[in-house]
Amino acid sequence: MYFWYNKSKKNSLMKTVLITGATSGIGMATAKRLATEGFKLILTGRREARLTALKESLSKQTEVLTLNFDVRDKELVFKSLQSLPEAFKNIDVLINNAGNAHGLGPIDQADIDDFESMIDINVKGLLYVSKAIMPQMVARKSGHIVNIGSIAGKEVYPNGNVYCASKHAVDAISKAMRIDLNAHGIRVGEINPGLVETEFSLVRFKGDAQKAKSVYEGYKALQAKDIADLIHFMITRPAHVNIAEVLILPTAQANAVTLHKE
Ligand code: NDP
Ligand code: 8X3
Repeated sequence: MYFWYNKSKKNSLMKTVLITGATSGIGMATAKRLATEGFKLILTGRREARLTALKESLSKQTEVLTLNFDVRDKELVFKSLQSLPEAFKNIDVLINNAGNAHGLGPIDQADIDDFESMIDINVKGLLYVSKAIMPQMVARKSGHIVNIGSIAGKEVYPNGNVYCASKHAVDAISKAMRIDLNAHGIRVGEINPGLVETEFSLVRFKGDAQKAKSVYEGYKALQAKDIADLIHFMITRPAHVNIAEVLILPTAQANAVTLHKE
């Protein structure tokens, strides 16, 4: 069964890819894209029902393991990633995608719980997952880490404050990983998208569907699949090629504050 799935998949070479935040948006689109290529997948997120449904659907194409944890739960992150079944133990590619913005407002008025969520999820969560996986990559002297940053990690825009800070941290961490893991032959890349139409705005605006929808009106935003295609491209380059950083924007967007809406 295992071999049958992948017989014709030249690119994947049976690599195992772990994607955090696979229950929605970019993570889910990436899981679907990589499944069609026969990559073995470890998919994580908090919404267990979504993980189960995704596993059921993608298992027709490849082998899938789901792990249900909050990236903020340091102990559970380590426990989950250090007790992987034999067939999924060696992680070749880590996609650090889980994250969100919580709120959009002036820094003096914003909710302190939102500050903490963004730092705890986007920064500390990414570090916990990476720390649990990097040692095995170092031991094998191979591996590839792709961090999902943001244009918000390159520019600071009004009311973006702590989300921007968390993504600037992802930018710094990505650069630091590339330096510190360089001697071990590990590739580290970072994708910094502009506006992508996902559940991101629904989370940012705390379930206000109308407000979330309006973010993507009047122009064609990037779709989660566009980022999934880029991730697929990055992780299928020859071993000597590391795409270090990509800023990817909808055509209608020029920078963090310039968006052409019809
Ligand atoms: P979505 O809201 O659609 O997806 C976010 C994913 O992250 C979900 O699968 C969610 O899973 C997971 N996640 C969030 N919090 C946690 C947590 N505490 N523990 C575990 N998993 C968590 O948004 P996107 O797909 O757009 O976002 C993916 C990444 O892309 C994020 O890092 C975001 O910052 C970044 N990004 C998004 C852009 C956009 O415009 N959409 C642009 C630039 C970057 P669950 O809730 O099940 O735990
Ligand atoms: C998500 C894109 O512009 O809302 O990181 O910060 S933006």
